[in-house]
Amino acid sequence: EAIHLTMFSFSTIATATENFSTKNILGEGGFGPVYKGVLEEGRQIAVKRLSKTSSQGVDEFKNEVIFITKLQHRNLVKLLGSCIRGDEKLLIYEYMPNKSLDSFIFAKTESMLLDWATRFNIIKGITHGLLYLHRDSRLRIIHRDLKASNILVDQDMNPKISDFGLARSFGGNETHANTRRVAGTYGYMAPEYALDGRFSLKTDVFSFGVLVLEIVTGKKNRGFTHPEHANNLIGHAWDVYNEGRSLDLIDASIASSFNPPEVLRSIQVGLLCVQQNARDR
Ligand code: ACK
Repeated sequence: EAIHLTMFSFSTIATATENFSTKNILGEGGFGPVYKGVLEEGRQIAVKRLSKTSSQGVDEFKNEVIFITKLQHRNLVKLLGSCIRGDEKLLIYEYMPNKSLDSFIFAKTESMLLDWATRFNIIKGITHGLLYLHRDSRLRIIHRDLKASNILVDQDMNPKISDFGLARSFGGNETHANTRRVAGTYGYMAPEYALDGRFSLKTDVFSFGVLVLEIVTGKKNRGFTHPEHANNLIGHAWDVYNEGRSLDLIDASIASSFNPPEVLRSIQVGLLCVQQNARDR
């Protein structure tokens, strides 16, 4: 099925966002602000606007366009079209009413907390999206900035991976690459990438492990959990990713066995173990 993109006129988007009114700002994305808008026919959209001042933003913007226009999957956020006029560069996406996973995982109120069935489904959805990026032979795309704030949630609580500003594809037999510009988000970064700029598809799997850990524990990945738990969970995350096995790990009994705030080292050790797991299997 062909991907159909619309070229929007600037005035259409300006109208939809009430002239980029500050009250319509959803948040700050990788290369600029994101606005909520409503098209004339009533369709809700999210508009990413490139900040004119950022040269890194221009690269990320181009990268986003290159990748996202090739992608079509229910667990990847959908680009509807674009608008380029002079300095103005806009990308128009389907609107995700539940915004990012961040607000659910690190919920401040009880009522926002996700039940286990929903967490299970979210992990499954992210896995499918990631597998599509990694395994589709025409794609072999590494995302490189997988994290809770880049997972958007639709009205049915289905997760969609967003933000391809740092994505990179592997051609032919290429399995690894090196970069001098390590971009991404600390805390989600695989050690060999953070330290040496070396990355592969497994760099994403590491971030995926951290993400699973966060979804399961409801805690940001700093200074928490016993290393054995971290190791177990991320080991499981690898299974989930790889084979669709061990999905029953998301079980209240596991969650309740958690022994909260330990030391920062614990999680680091846990994550190093994951990396090891990923390499060994
Ligand atoms: O966590 P959020 O509310 O969800 O804050 C971020 C912010 O914009 C910067 O990325 C939100 N956002 C991004 N894309 C969309 C979208 N397609 N629909 C709804 N919100 C979005 C994101």
